[in-house]
Amino acid sequence: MKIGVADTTFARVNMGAIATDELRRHASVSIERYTVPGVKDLPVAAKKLIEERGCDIVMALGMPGGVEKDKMCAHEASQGLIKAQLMTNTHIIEVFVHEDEAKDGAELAWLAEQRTREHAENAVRLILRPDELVKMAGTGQRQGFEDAGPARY
Ligand code: RDL
Ligand code: RDL
Repeated sequence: MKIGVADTTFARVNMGAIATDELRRHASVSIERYTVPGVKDLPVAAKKLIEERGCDIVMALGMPGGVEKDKMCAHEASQGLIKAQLMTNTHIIEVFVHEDEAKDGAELAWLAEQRTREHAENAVRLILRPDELVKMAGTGQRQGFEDAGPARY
């Protein structure tokens, strides 16, 4: 199995290095790294990782900034990532950490690391252990901040 790790230089955290570290903890897979300037460059990077470098799944890691223009960019990038998944019939796990989700740089660094690590586990599960995801269905998982947990009455 081969996992693609696409990330950006715009991000204020080296999310690609964190993803690579976490993937290696969970599976012996080969990893293809592809770094681009920003989130809008991720869709083609992901598609190339799948079609030209033979990846079975890709993690698309990015950090949208806090202003309106950045949110628009993130939305456009997201649409591109969905389109790339449909064009290739392959999962691309979008790991976006919005700068304004965190109250300061320290929390942003923590959140980016935690969300990246948790989605790296999800990527491994999707291609190697999908039964684990079935067991987790409906449990209110979140990546980074605390899980929401199941709703009960
Ligand atoms: O193709 C070159 C750039 O257009 C592309 O890298 C963009 O994704 C860069 N970019 C913006 O232009 C912007 O206004 C980014 C953001 N905001 C952003 O918030 N996060 C990014 N890129 O990763
Ligand atoms: O319920 C609180 C958060 O989950 C919510 O604010 C999410 O929208 C935050 N979020 C993102 O904005 C995003 O782009 C999350 C992810 N990605 C994600 O992958 N996992 C999350 N939240 O738990």
